[in-house]
Amino acid sequence: MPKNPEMMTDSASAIGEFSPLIEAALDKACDFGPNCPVRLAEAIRYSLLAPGKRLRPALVLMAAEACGGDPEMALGPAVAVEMIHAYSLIHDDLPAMDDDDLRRGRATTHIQFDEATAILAGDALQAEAFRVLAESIPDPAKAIEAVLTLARAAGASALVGGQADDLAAETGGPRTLTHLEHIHRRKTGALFAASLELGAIVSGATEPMRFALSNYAKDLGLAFQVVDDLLDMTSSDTSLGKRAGKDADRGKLTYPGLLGLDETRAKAQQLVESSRGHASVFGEAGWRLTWLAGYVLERTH
Ligand code: GRG
Repeated sequence: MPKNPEMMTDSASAIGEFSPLIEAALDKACDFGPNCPVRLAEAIRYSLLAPGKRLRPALVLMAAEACGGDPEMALGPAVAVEMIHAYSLIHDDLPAMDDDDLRRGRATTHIQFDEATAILAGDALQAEAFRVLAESIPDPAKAIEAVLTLARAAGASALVGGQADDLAAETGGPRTLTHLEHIHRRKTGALFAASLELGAIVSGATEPMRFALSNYAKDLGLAFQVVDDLLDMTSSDTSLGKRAGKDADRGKLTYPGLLGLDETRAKAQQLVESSRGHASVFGEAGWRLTWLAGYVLERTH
């Protein structure tokens, strides 16, 4: 595998090498024992193992590698962030929130099963994430730091708070760039940042490494969201695997809505270049992080 991102032609390769490890670890984490009702276990597996891009677990492994650690040691935290992400998608798709029927190219969990089962699958995934995380880190100090990191990213001031403000913005509140960025730094950015921090924690990263990862996360998380807004406006249901054009329908606060398409594209480009600059601190060990920044810009779903 070439370690120069410019030489890579297969758009999935820097994640692709990690994919079998991630998929196997996700599958293994879905063993909930005989007391878990069969239908609930099915709904959890349906959502967690659905064909997502696995960006967040890949970021955990990439950060561990960039900081000189063994990516395989970071598989527990990688599964934990994907569990939080999967729960957030299930709940986001519910009728009380974004009310979606298509996710990852399939029926959303509440359509495939029923609303109560979808809510419970999300609830279970949130708790199981912390179970997997704590079980996977033998050093108690690192385990506590990891649990705190994920709890803060998933909590009221981050993922959930960002989602609450995003929903509120559909019907009121300031329609400004500052407010939009405040929403996305919590709703999308916090979990990206936590993924990178978890990789740093398990690999015993130095402070300068953590600083570089934190800056990389800030730019990458925002770039991801800017591109997400662009894709919602310019793509089809089929290529996205979810309903396109919903932001405008729901009156969402978006980058293209505030800046127009050209300025939004320029913003995404500038954020990605900046995140590549932060990844360069790691030299060759950070080649996947550099590659991922380009992937976020060019992704089609
Ligand atoms: C319900 C607490 C709670 C939070 C929901 C995930 C989320 C927050 C909202 C989903 C809607 C949305 C467009 C969010 C911003 C971008 C995002 C998180 C997209 C989905 O992530 P991808 O593209 O998904 O990484 P895959 O399916 O590839 O894993």
